[in-house]
Amino acid sequence: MRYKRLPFDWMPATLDWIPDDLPHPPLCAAANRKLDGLTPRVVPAVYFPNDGLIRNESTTIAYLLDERHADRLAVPRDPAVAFCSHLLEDMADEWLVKIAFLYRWGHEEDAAFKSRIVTGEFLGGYYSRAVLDKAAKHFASRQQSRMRLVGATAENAAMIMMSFDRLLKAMDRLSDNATFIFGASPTLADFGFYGQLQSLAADPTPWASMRGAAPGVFPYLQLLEDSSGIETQELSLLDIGAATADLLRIVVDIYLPYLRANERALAGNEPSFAFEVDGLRYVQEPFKYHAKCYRVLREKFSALNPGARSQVEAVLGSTEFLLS
Ligand SMILES: N[C@@H](CCC(=O)N[C@@H](CS)C(=O)NCC(=O)O)C(=O)O
Repeated sequence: MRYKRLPFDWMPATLDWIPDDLPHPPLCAAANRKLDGLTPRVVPAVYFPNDGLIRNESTTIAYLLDERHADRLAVPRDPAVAFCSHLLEDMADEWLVKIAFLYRWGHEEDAAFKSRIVTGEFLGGYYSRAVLDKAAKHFASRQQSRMRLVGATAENAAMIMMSFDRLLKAMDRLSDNATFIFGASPTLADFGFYGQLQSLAADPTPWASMRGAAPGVFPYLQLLEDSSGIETQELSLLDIGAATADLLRIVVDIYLPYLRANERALAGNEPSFAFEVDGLRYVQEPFKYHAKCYRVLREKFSALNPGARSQVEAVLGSTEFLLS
């Protein structure tokens, strides 16, 4: 929203995260009324006051904002860049959340630290320390009970951490060639990474790893926090550097195999699925929404014109997982 120079109000929403016996502040109650009837019950959600439309799913919101406010596009005009930007944003939204979950809810120190911040925002001030402690504990254990659903388990930790290491190495080198992933102005991919990396950079354990392994990520996040002063540039896949190519290789090596294994398990009505990368194994219950993500990616790939498609093929190396 800041990049697009759109004014907005930020309203914390509780959904069902605060138990009934704790106070629900008026600000959250107002936001919750607007969220009434919204499916799936997930945030962020954007309410458009002019026509009362409400939408969630960050990817859908980004496309909708570009449709309604077309002067500073998050989805680049160049179709090859737009496709790769979508691919990276999808991985950021759907795979990087596993890294964030594993750290935040898998380490007691992180869980205690962050649950107070998150619930403090929901409670909206004027709460006693006892109320905050109770709400924070409730929220942390609720999130911990969902770790398996997300795949953030001890069994999957080695693969998740390997993907984080690769991601940090690539992100740390981004400024060798460009300011943002595809060049001098940010795209949907940057906003997707920003969401996850900013949260990792504010949790004690991943913050320490990031500081050691990828100090270059911090100025990148700082720039993205408010990119309203950055001019939008035309971007081309022909100009990307090694760091961006490495990020795209993570999609090819880990995220697309994950999406395909998930889709096959859903189609076969399997109770769980597994896949391996570099001898590391990952197991999870199938997740319906990720089958939709995979379908959208393949549709977008097949809709590319021949020129854009060959540029995408050249950077991805293998497009086997994108063919229907
Ligand atoms: N793919 C969605 C994911 C949204 C999502 O999972 N949001 C979480 C909070 S970060 C949520 O609302 N979870 C609902 C719950 O835990 O009940 C997006 O990118 O917007």
